[in-house]
Amino acid sequence: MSAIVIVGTQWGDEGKGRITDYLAQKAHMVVRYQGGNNAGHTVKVDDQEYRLHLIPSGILHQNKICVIGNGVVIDPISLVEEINDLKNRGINVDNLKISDRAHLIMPYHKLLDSLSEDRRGEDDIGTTRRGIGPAYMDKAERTGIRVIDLMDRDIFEAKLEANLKAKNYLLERVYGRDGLNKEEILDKYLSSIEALKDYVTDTSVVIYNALKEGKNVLFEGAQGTLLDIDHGTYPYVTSSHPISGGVCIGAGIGPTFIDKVIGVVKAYTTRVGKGPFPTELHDDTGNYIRERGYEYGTTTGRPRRCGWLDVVIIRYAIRLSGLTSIAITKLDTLSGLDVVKICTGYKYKGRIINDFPASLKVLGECEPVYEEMEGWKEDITGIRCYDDLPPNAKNYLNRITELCDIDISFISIGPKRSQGIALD
Ligand code: 2SA
Ligand code: MG
Repeated sequence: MSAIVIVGTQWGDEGKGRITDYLAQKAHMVVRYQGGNNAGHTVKVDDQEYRLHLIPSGILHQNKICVIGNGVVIDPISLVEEINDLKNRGINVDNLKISDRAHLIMPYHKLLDSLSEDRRGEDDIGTTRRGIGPAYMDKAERTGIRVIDLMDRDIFEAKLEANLKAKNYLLERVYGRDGLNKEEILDKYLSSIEALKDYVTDTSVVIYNALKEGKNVLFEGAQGTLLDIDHGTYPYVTSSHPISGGVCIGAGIGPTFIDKVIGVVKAYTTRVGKGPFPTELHDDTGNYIRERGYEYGTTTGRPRRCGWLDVVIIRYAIRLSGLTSIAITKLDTLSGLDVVKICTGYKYKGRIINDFPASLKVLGECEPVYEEMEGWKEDITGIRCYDDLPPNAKNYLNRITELCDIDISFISIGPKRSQGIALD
């Protein structure tokens, strides 16, 4: 197995946590490399449901090293809460490692995320308001505060003070709000040190050593390809790099270490937040998929927009992340439909586009070209082997393979650990 990357191929919520949880069984280590607690990974183990935001899904297996890499932005208060929640439910978190180079999400990041979303009004991005964008802004602007700074009270206080000068100016002068109080933040953040300090380390070294020893390492992407800040539907994107290239920077390992990249493909498409979505369904079928698939945000509870599978997007993900196979999730959600459709290309001003366009205006005017296939009525959630799937479900999967020219390595047909079919 060695180093495997798991990425979302669509707009996030493809069920990456589910695939990570499955592959984690054979892994020694599971690593998060980007994003923050804007992610929401739901994993069901026996009858327990876990919603993870920052901690890698591997934590639900015993004795897996779980790494929060340098590319992740960390809200220490919410991380401590997540750790405590897991501990209270009997999950051992001793194997957690937090990068000393990861940047912190500060209270002003969250506030500015919300204020700027409100200011944009109708033109908001639809962020999770967790402070993700403003934290990455400070990182790029070189004013960010890192985990390592939190380990030294004097350094943390000095950096906080310098930041508050600028942020309070913005809050007071631009937004007409009260500035934030240094002592309050200091108290809260310094008290999180006690809970976190034992986990903090140079995680690049930890990962490198594991790879050198031939251990299996899994890199768990959050969000998805179309939320990538460079390659996604900008500006309706997150502020990090969910594609496989993000691993090298966000975990601190070179590309030659990576052996496989698995793209997680939900059997249909969803997105939360704003922005064009060519195959979106505004009808009963869209509602049917939302209710059957329980398509509501794990982090914010927002209803997700739902639509047909779009292979223009999947082929884009194959190219950007160098996918070696795909994993299809939530195939069971589509059961009961008379027809299922796959978008194979876009029609734009009378011509066919096969490559995902950069312009949102163009994307908004693209008309999906569909292939229609007969659906299947059977409940497939109890099926454990590929051959037992209804013929129409197999046709659907085969057509995806043909259209994308890639193998399917895993199919999920329900949220439980047992509801998966491995194909390799
Ligand atoms: P942000 O908060 O700055 O990252 O938001 C920017 C855009 O990225 C989208 N985004 C997401 N889309 C899908 N799932 C995400 N995680 C949660 C989940 C979402 C939730 O797993 O369910 O609970 O609502 C996620 N995180 C960010 C976001 O919608 C914006 O379009
Ligand atoms: Mg999610």
